[in-house]
Amino acid sequence: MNQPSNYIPPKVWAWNKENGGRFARTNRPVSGATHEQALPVGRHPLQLYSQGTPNGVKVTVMLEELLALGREGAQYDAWLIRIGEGDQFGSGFVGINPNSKIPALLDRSAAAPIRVFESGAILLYLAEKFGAFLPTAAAARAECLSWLFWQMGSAPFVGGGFGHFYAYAPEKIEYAIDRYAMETKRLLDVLDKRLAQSEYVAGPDYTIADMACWPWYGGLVKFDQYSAAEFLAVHEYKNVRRWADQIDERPAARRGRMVNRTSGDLASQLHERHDAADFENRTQDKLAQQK
Ligand SMILES: N[C@@H](CCC(=O)N[C@@H](CS)C(=O)NCC(=O)O)C(=O)O
Repeated sequence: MNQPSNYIPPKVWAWNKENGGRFARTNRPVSGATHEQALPVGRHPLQLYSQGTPNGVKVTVMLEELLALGREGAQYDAWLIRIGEGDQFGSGFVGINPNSKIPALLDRSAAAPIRVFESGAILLYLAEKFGAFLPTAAAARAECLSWLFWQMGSAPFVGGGFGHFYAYAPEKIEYAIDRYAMETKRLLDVLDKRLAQSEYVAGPDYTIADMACWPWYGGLVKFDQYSAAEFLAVHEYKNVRRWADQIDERPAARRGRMVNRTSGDLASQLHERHDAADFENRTQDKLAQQK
């Protein structure tokens, strides 16, 4: 193992604002708003405040899938919350999600607006509201919810653990990378074995469990998330790759991946979505800018 760090934790932890790392500027040990900032509101029943990270993409894929099914009540305005700039600590956002993390949804279709935070809760809320992508028979529903919550429980190990220490931490700590690479590979193996038996994560149908898993595990095996495809030897997970490719063929999944996206190829970024036509217009604008 590489040289261990000589850090000795003090008796009481203290906030060192200069600790470096990609999120050092925004991360804080206390909750709540840092500044007054009202949220914009568009014309649609659903207002989404998010960014195109894996947790954000879960929800935009679901909304696009609902619209593709013809559920017009799922029309939405997607507003960009730039988490690197601290927008998640604005008073309006904190009013919708006291945990200051994207994604957060406001459903204004009822007499009193309903707020929903946590990506899994949002998927479940939308599935129940629109009666789609969540089986109704007890066994199939239990399977779907089990995999949905499996993903929700494991995301911090993949993102906050592996992704953080491999890609973002200011120093490479072998122990941390080792621990979370092992867990990430174990999770990929769980999913790979499941997808060897089943077309989709929860069974023969495409559900919210797939929408939760795809941005994370599909991200690793297909989109080189954290530039870690080689390091994690993702070619080993052939069933995950088959499934990730299959979902990527869905136009709604592709659209969902573009919404609130701020990284990667410019043509794949749609910072805000207010209308179905935005995809077409935005792609053309971006391609024109690139020329
Ligand atoms: N369990 C939450 C996690 C959400 C989350 O971690 N969001 C990240 C982006 S993927 C975020 O907003 N980070 C901003 C911050 O930590 O300040 C969910 O699934 O909705």
